[in-house]
Amino acid sequence: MADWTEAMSASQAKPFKVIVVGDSSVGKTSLTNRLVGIESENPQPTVGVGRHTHRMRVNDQDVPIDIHDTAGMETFRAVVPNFYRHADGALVVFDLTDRQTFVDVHEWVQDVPKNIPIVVVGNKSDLKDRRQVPPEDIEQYTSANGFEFIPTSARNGTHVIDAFTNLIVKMMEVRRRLLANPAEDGGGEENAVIRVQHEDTTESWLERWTFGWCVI
Ligand SMILES: Nc1nc2c(ncn2[C@@H]2O[C@H](COP(=O)(O)OP(=O)(O)OP(=O)(O)O)[C@@H](O)[C@H]2O)c(=O)[nH]1
Ligand SMILES: [Mg+2]
Repeated sequence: MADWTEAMSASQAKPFKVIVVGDSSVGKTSLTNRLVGIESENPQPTVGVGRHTHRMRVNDQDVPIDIHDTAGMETFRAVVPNFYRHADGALVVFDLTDRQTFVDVHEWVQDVPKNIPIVVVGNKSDLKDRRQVPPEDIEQYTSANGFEFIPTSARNGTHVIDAFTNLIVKMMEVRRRLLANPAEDGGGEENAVIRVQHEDTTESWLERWTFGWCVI
């Protein structure tokens, strides 16, 4: 069996597909831009999906991620889920100054593929005086559902890297587990965690990686 550390540090490691979802204006694009180093004081509402590839240093490893910054606007609700396929993890973002966006987190969680790690992000933590969502409510929801919660500010950068890093650690753990137990990858659509679309064929990345590129 391939050693995980060796395997993950291999340059051919498949990027983790991260989807960033949540209501419009919560700051998904601002968080993504902050992470990848794009200046954006007031981004335009996202149309469809913005895609960014990025590399992050996590646990001494260079981890590639493929971020899909989705549109929160109602108009795109029908099309955006098309971009969720084969996601490895999700950041579900709400705005700490807008209670409805927190209420809607539950719906976003329902929409993302089952069995992928989720980190709940409360953005705009810099706007302390305008906060509408008490920490107790967040704690109650996230602990009941087993989600990590990270308060962020895309405006001043607080915990932005932490939010993505936290998700990456969870995605790496899933991939490590699947590497150790390929049988867990039952091949169904719901096991999209380790599947990747290659042109018009879908193949198991894990299989190819373990037995093809990286036979150890
Ligand atoms: N004060 C403050 N403003 C923020 C923060 N993050 C985003 N904003 C502002 O909130 C507004 C919406 O930000 P976006 O990043 O476009 O929000 P979005 O979630 O991508 O919105 P959609 O693309 O429509 O889904 C912009 O005016 C940002 O400048 C933050 O952490 N603090
Ligand atoms: Mg956006």
